[in-house]
Amino acid sequence: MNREQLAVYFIMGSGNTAGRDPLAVLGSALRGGVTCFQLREKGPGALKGEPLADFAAGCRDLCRQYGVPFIVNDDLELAVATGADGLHIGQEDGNAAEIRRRIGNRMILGVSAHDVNEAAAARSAGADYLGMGPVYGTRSKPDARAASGTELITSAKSAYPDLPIVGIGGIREDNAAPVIEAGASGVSVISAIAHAGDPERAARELRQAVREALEPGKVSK
Ligand code: FQP
Ligand code: MG
Repeated sequence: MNREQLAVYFIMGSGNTAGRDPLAVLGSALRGGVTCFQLREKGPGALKGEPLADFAAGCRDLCRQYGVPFIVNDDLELAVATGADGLHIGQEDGNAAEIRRRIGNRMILGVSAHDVNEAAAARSAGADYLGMGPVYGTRSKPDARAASGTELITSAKSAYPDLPIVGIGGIREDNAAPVIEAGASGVSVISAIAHAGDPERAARELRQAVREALEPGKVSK
């Protein structure tokens, strides 16, 4: 993957869309210009089995229409079965090097990291990008750690400038710029798009905010 594809990384499960049709919300987000998508099916009421497989296939097909990478969270079997472009794993989701061996080198592997040591280990294991956070406070993940600000991104970026980082946790259009300025290639959001009254517009505004922060002065409004 190239780092431009991490600019606005939308994460969603069927329970994140405030009662709206999740595929409709994903379609709006894609129209608005999200550059990557992760299916994260978690929490009460999470789909399983065939309904999950069907939903994943729907997400995959929509992402393909827009040429946007389709990443599956946590579930290696689902990622492989769906023909996903990649898999995202956290520190509690198994050994990253072993998972990299199992998925091969053609699939994208994203790994969550919370400090420079975890970043180093993820890099050696063959991660294509790091998810780092929570940068700000989040309500989307009940078991999230304390917010850490942008410092962890600054330190990982200075240690491993070539390893793309996406910031996650409480990021919205109005606080995305410092995440990019700290060295992230993009921002990852759930609620900023999935809970927005107009998900397409929220995605477009986030994309614009990230673009401006990546190329200060180069973007016309
Ligand atoms: N970063 C990203 C990404 N995606 C994620 N899902 C996480 C971090 C969090 O395993 P994890 O991963 O700590 O928790 P969970 O499996 O509940 O999401 F970089 F892709 F934005
Ligand atoms: Mg996980």
